[in-house]
Amino acid sequence: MKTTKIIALGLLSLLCAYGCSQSTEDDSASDQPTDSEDALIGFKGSVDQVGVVEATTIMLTTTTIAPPLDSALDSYNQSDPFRIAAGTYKNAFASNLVKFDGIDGKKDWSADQAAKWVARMSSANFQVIDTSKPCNFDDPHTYLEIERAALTGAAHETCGGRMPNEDALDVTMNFLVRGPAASVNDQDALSDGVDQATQKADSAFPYLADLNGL
Ligand SMILES: [Ca+2]
Ligand SMILES: [Ca+2]
Repeated sequence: MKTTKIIALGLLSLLCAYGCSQSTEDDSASDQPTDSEDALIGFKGSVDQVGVVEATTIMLTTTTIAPPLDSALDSYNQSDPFRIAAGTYKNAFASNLVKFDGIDGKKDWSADQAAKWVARMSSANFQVIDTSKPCNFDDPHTYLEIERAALTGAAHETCGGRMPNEDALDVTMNFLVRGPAASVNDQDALSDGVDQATQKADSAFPYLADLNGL
C-alpha cells in the first residue's frame, strides 16, 4: 500500500538582529534580559512566513507604491500560519486574483478555483509535500505542482514544495496570470527573464552556493 506522507510546512522565521546590543556606557549589563533580539525587532514572535512565496507582497497587498507599508502584511505574517483570520484578508486576496488573471486579457481562473485558492490563502499559508513522488533537485519543477493539480482535478506527479533552485517567481506569475492549469514549461509561459541565481544552490545541507567569482 502506497504510503503518502503529506507534510505541511508553515515555517516561521525570526529576524536575527545581532550586534551592538550592549551599552558602551554600562559594562555591568551582564544582568540585562537575554531577549534583547526581541527588543531590537520591536515585538516578540513571527515576523514572516515561508509557505507560499509572495503571499503578502504580491497576492495580498492592495498598495501599489510601497507594499511594505501595507498594514495588512505584518498582521498576516504575524499570524499562526495555520490559523489566519480569513475574514480579514479574503476580499484583498480575491480582488487581487481577479486583477492578476486579467493582465493577459483572458479569464483563466474559474469561480470555483478562485474561491478555493482565496479560502486557502486567507486562512493559512503552507506548502503541501508528497515524499512518495519524485523530486529533481537539479531541475526542480515542483513548486505549486500539488496545489495546481488539486485545483484542476489532475493527479500530482512531483513531491511538491519549493526547492532552492526553483524559479518560484515565474511559477507564481504564470499561476496567477495564466491560471492553475498553466505551466512554466508552456511555450507561451511568462517569465521575468531571470531563470536562476548567479550560482545554483548545492544539493547538500545547508544548500549554500559557491561564492560568486570563485
Ligand atoms: Ca489570465
Ligand atoms: Ca524567474
